[in-house]
Amino acid sequence: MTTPHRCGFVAVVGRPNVGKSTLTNALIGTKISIVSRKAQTTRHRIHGVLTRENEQFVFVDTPGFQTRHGGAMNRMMNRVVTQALADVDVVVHVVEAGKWSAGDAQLLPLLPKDGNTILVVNKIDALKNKNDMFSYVSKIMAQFPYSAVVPVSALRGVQLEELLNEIAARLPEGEPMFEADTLTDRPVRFIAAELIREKIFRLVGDELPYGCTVMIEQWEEDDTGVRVAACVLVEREGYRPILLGAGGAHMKRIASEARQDMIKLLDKPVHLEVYIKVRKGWSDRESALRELGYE
Ligand code: GDP
Ligand code: MG
Ligand code: K
Repeated sequence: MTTPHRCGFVAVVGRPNVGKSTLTNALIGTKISIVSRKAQTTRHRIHGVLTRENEQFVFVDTPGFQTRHGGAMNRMMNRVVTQALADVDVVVHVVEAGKWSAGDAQLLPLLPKDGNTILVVNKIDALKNKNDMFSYVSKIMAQFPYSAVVPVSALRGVQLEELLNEIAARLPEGEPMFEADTLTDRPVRFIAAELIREKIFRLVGDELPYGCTVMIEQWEEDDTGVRVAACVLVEREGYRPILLGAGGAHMKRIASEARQDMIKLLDKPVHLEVYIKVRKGWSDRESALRELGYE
């Protein structure tokens, strides 16, 4: 008998700083795994795809949990999140070893109780007393019916295989949705935009409830290198400072990391400018961030 192929959507959720980005990237492996779609399959926003012999894991972006708004806005966001999580096949709820907080508990009412929610206790490398693990996990398990618990260290790559196996066991049977070989048939501009989007997602994805769109506005390539101007479209003015970070530090980091990946991808010098625009108007162009301090 042959093993059936499994393929499905996986959401990695948790309060800020528990290590979701580190974990997702460690699981997916190479940074540039932005993929070519076999069929028009989904309304999900794809973060990255991991293809193994018998499984394909499609990691999706979920809208942010932590909003700075209260009341009605929060309730609306909760509905959006609950729906998004109900639409995926497996939810991985990441918490930090020994550090359970109100932010973690806040997510519990939003998690699906369908037997496909896995508790991941990350940063076990930083845990001083390993014996505390049992009471920590017991306390959490008393609050939500997780179907599995996997302690990991995303940073050190500990127990990631075990986690993938737990996820795999919960994926539905199905053919791969994406080509395993990713880069070749994808326009390089598209990949560049996705690289920027990936950096944004990793750094501030939690705080951008509706995500963002990245558009390549200029692409000039010659023997000496590539000049790229990219525009990040956000839904509202309030997201601009989130993206910028203090003194523009977030945008600098996003652009610099994206540029490094582009250099690897294109094997040429890259000059990258990233602007932020609020989608509803084009008038605040001048306040956009320019020339991000590298060259
Ligand atoms: P996110 O906000 O949930 O996406 O968290 P990040 O992935 O950005 O990680 C937040 C911080 O925790 C970063 O400084 C990471 O380097 C650190 N971190 C992530 N995973 C681990 C881990 O397994 N062990 C330790 N010691 N630190 C980790
Ligand atoms: Mg993150
Ligand atoms: K589901």
